[in-house]
Amino acid sequence: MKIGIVCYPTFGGSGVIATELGKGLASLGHQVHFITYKRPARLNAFYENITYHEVNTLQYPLFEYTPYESELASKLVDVVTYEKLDILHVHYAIPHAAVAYMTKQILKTKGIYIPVVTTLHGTDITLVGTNKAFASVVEFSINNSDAVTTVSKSLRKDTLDTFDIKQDIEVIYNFIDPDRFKRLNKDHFRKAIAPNGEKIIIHTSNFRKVKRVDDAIKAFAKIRAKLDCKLILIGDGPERQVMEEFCRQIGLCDEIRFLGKQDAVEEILAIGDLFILPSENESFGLAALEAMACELPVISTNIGGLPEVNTEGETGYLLDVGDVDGMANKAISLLSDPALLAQMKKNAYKRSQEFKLDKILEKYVSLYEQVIQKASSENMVSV
Ligand code: GMT
Repeated sequence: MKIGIVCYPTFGGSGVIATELGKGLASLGHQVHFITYKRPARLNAFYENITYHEVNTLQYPLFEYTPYESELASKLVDVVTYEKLDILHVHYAIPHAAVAYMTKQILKTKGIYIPVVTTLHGTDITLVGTNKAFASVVEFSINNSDAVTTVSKSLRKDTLDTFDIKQDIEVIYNFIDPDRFKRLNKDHFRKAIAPNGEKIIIHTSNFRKVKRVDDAIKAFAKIRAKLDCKLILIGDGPERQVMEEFCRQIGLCDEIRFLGKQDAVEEILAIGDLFILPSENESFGLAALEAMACELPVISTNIGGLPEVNTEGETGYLLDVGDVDGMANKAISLLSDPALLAQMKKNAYKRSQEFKLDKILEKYVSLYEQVIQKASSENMVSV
């Protein structure tokens, strides 16, 4: 198949999933075309069967805001037409699903029918999508996609509860590439961060308010009062500076390392003992799944799709949003019990293997085939 993928090129979960999906499809021999405004962060080498098309944005004095939607739609019309794509798969509703609809209408006038699959990732429904500024466009674009998927049952429910949806929504979970996300031996790195054998707790996020990074730091301060440990924070975003200041105020700068955005997250996860994700909302929690694949148990909130990934008492613990004491207490008892910790590390790894790339790839390929088949039969009828 010839598949066009539209996504945000950043380190955020939706861009990561879109890119890894494209790489997986390309490895099966499909021709994959990424269309976005910057090379996706995880498309960091040459891959056979993958072409990247950059959407160039025009600077013009009249444009206070660059009309990216129009530029993306024009680019999509061009790529679909000349690369003869069979399907467009857009990740994150805003603005991609709406742009895909516009593209489809333009192409129809040229006698080309391009089916569109939309994958909803989370904040496009739960946070931004519900905002009046976007809601009607989000609802319309979902209802006018040829197929819609969500990354968890929880997000499917949120979508149905929030909007008037006249579409089937299929749940296709996020995934990990087990060849990449696995426990690596990085003892030298571990010694550099925790020279006295301290336990290492890790958090990864885009440092937005919804991630509640301060709760991770507050819980860490409580854990550290009971046992020797270090906290590694991976990622960057609007709250990073505030969090750095908070660490200075509580006098824990030597125990907490801010590593910023990282390409090889698996190399850092390799030295961890525990992962913490105290988010206020999380449709799936890809960061937690990646940590589990690297044998880290997870302390997370019990919100959104997290219970579909992290199993209470088996792969980690799930606590209410803001329950910093609860998170700290669970972490202390787990980190001070070597047998339990070893068992939970194994359980976390085992559970992560249920979300392996190959299983999920099959589901997307089968969905594409159904959608293309349906589109071509409907098209033949209308002709
Ligand atoms: O977490 C973010 O703010 C980034 C966002 C994105 O779209 O890039 O992540 C969402 O999509 C990920 C991939 O499907 C999910 O694993 C995250 O749980 C989800 N984030 C939220 O729902 C807050």
